[in-house]
Amino acid sequence: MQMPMSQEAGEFSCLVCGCGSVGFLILERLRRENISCTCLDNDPSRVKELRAQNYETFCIDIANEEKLSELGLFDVVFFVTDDHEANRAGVIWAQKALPSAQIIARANDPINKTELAEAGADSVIYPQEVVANATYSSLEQLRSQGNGSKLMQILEQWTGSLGIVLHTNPDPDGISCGFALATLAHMANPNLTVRLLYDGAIGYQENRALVNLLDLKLERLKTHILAQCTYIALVDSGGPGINNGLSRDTHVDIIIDHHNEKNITPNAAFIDIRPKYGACASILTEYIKALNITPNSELATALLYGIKTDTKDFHRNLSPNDLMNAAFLLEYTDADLLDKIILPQYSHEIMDILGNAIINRKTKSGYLFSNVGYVRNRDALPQAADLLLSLEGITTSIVYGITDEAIIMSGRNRDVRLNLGAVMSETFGGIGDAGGHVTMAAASIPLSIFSLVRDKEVLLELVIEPLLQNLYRQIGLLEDNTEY
Ligand SMILES: [Mn+2]
Repeated sequence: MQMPMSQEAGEFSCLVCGCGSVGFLILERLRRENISCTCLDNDPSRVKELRAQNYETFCIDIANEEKLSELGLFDVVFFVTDDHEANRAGVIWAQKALPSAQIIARANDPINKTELAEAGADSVIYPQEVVANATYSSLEQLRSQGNGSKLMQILEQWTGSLGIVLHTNPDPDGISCGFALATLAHMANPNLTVRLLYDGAIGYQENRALVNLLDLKLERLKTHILAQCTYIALVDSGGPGINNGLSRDTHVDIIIDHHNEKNITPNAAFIDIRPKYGACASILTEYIKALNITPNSELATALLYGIKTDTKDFHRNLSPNDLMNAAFLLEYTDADLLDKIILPQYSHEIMDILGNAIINRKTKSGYLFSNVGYVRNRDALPQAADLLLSLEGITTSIVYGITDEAIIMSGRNRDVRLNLGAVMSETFGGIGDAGGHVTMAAASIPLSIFSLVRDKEVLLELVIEPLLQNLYRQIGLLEDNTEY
């Protein structure tokens, strides 16, 4: 029997043991990738067939260790016969005879899987499971393909104008989805007028940077503008009146969302709600992929930024699809544009507030409190609380200030024993709006008749102390009577 030549240095080589249907498909795949390959089977007629197709094939039984050892060295060895015991024996042999090779084995049931891994296989493939997973992922892809085409068909048929309503205080996910849907609508139907509508405020400077750099025209959601829209679409929001400025009875034609809203029975021509997705931008990206559209760099950058922020830098509510969609977008993303969005210039006011928050900070037992005085831009408060939480030794930061209407407070917390949202709600719920989660919370206490007081900072000095005393009591900071 002629044995294979020893492998040249640097060349990657594989041995495939068992060339039934699975083994043969592996061989074909390896050949397509130009990977050097040797194979063996114990069936002489099968060996003949493979040789006829120019595969370097040997007629050897896996149990014949002596013959196997004569084949030389390989980087990767596959044991993929349909005989579990033969595969297991092969793995045990390869472990000893080819210590530097990677061993891949085929399992025929879940118990085989464990046994082969225990025998020393580096990777175990259970074909039935591979089929099940592939079926599921193609199902998701088909869903996007189906939905993508359906969406385009609907848009194609419309005449007039489409109002895309973003949610209240739109974030990058919502903004990028609005931009993506507007782009798709324009592609499907250039005659359809598209308007992007929002209510609330575009607060964070990153969000404003996104809108400015994309050159988006966002309009305030007003009754007379709504009346001009023939069709209404909602993105990143599950229904009319759910975190958006529409009244509950507004008829909506398109809903694309990833929130898990219960008790909604929307009646729209197009609905795609996928709570498993970390970002709505991920759903829009799948349409783009499924429709074979090459996104331009602005669209790709916006959607990637939407996925990135909604999944909190890829570690909140993240699904494998979000990662795959982000990987798809990355190829078309403009890195400079993304940098400009992520590192926007701070306004003087925000810088002043951050500065005040740093200067006025007081700390005690891991808690940090800071008075930022009078603020016009209330979004600066959570940013200041975020920043101060990064100070060493601090586990909870609470920043407060005053606007024309209310005393406002924003807290950040990483001490999981403390539920900051519950504390805020307990302390201030009776006199204002307060609440949140374990890690982030906020409170707003209306000034009512005091709103007439001119000097808001003096007013804050006067009223803040009893409020803070209550908060200290709630979190157990008053026990040693320390002054603040
Ligand atoms: Mn979202």
